[in-house]
Amino acid sequence: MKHVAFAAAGVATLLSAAHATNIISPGDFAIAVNPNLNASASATPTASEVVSKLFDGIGTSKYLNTGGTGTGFIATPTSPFALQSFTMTTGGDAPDRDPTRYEIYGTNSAISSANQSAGTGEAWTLISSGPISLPATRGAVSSVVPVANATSYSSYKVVFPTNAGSNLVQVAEFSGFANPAGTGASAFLNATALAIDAPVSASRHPVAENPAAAINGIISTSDKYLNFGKDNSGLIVTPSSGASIAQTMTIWTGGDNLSFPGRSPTSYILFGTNDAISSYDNSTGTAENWSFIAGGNLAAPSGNLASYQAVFPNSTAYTSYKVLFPTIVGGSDSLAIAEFTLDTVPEPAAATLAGLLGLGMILRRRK
Ligand SMILES: [Ca+2]
Ligand SMILES: [Ca+2]
Repeated sequence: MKHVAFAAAGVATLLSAAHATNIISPGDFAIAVNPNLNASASATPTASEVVSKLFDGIGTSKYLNTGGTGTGFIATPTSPFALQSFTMTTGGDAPDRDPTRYEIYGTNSAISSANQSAGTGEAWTLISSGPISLPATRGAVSSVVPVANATSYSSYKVVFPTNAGSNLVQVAEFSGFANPAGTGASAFLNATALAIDAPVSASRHPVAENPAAAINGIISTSDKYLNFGKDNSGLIVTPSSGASIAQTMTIWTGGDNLSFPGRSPTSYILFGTNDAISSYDNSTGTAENWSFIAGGNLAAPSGNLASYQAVFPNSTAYTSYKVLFPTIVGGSDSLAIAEFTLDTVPEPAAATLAGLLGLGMILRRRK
């Protein structure tokens, strides 16, 4: 597959192909990131699928929010309690609207946030967060999620930072319990509730067009990584080959770049870290300590599956890399690339071509 790509890239790249070593392997850990926060933060429940449907005790009535990821709720139960576990009941359709992560906060302040606001009118304490895998079955109650918490709060805020791919988020019932086993009646039954849309990362990608597609070695019109977060979208990759010194980055434009030319990156910033990665897919990618390696403008080619490179000095080995693309060509709905590699050897423009010129001079001298 690389041969196809390098042929499209022209002579300069072809010269270097034999020397370059991609430190990334297909299937390596890769997540989509964007440090930008979602711009609108406007929670919009549908007219009948309002937030109170989460707490009516009816598994067939749901809360549906067209604000998508980042939406959630603030619930004030009839009595304060120490939340120690929760369950969620899936909506009656559309599994791609199911949350795939949660954040739970508590407060004992009076609630001053407005309905459908960002829910930041109070001082909140993060109690628990993490991934959640809801049942594929519709209208089904999830397994009990324990929460390590001994503090009683008068209100709770729950945010769903990611979902299964839809631009909508829905949950039929959210039940909270003052015991870790999820037994008894939900303490949230008939809670007073507000719909909210908290600021979360702008990163969002179609299920199939995920960052794994950018490092799978496949350069084809039917395979790309696309991020609706547009500018500043990028990815974090942890090469399974271990710590490595990246000195060249190569990008291939998407297979429909001629139809969507605005999707190609026109600048980059590359960071490295030796921290374990705790950022998650479609997050801000800021949970680790990152060292700046290189950055600059990129001349994006206009064709489909066309490659372009950045060569930069770097002598430090890192176990993970983060690349952000601060700008894209513009005018499109998303950032898209077909493939992305990081190579260990400086590329060719400087090193190889200078070497060839030097060789030419030596040959001339010998004549
Ligand atoms: Ca309900
Ligand atoms: Ca690919």
